[in-house]
Amino acid sequence: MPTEAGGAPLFTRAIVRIPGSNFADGLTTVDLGVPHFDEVLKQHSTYCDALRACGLELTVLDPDLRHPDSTFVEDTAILTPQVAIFCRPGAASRQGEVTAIKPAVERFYFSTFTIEAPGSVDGGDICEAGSHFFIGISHRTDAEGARQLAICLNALGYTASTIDVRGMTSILHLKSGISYIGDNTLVVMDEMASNPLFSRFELIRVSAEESYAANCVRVNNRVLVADGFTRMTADLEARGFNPLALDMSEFRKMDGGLSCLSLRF
Ligand code: CIR
Repeated sequence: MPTEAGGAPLFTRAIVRIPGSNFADGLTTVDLGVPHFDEVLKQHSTYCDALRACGLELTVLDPDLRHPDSTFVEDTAILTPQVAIFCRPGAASRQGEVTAIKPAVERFYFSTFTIEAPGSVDGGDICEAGSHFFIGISHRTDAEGARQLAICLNALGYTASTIDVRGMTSILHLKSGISYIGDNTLVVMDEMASNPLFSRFELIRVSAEESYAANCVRVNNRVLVADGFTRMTADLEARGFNPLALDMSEFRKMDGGLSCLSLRF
């Protein structure tokens, strides 16, 4: 994978999908109210501008009203430099999103792999950390999906390990609780920080009050972080990172975070 001097992945492109007018009909486990659609569109547009400001060329897909959650494109695929791995989302209402995104991904990838039934994998459970992948076992990603994915990743030269997050009621996906931001650094919710699998990484711990901010995204020389989490933003700065805060209030209402809104490669 091409990297910047600090070892962070260097992305040149991203795929995003504009939220549909039925966005509020998507799945959610939180009780933060109904998203305001005007605000959803505004926040999505600001997010896209932020990716462009980080140097990415965007493929912007039209809303897909058949799938209210389809703006959360991250869950449909895992894009490695060599191969695009198509997921099989654990929620039945989201499985059609994979077929819908395929043409956009296949424009850039000759080589693809697909997670097959009965396995399920949501991209939000997959955290790439250099040459290693953490695979979350969640209520969306199961052991069979993780097994298929690990075989594929191993064949590509990556190592993989699983982390069971099913007991953690505050997170939907593994990446709701951890993010790899390059420079051997993991951002991790306090509750997960003692996992021995993380011992070789520098950790930025996120307190329970700021746990939503654990889902952040390194894009070239910036780290996208949810707005309003001052300690987390200060911690990033103190470690030499360059945070870019974005209002995520409306996506949060539907269990969405910064990483879910794009496929970066
Ligand atoms: C869902 O429940 O599937 C969506 N409402 C939210 C998906 C968020 N995706 C992610 O964290 N990767």
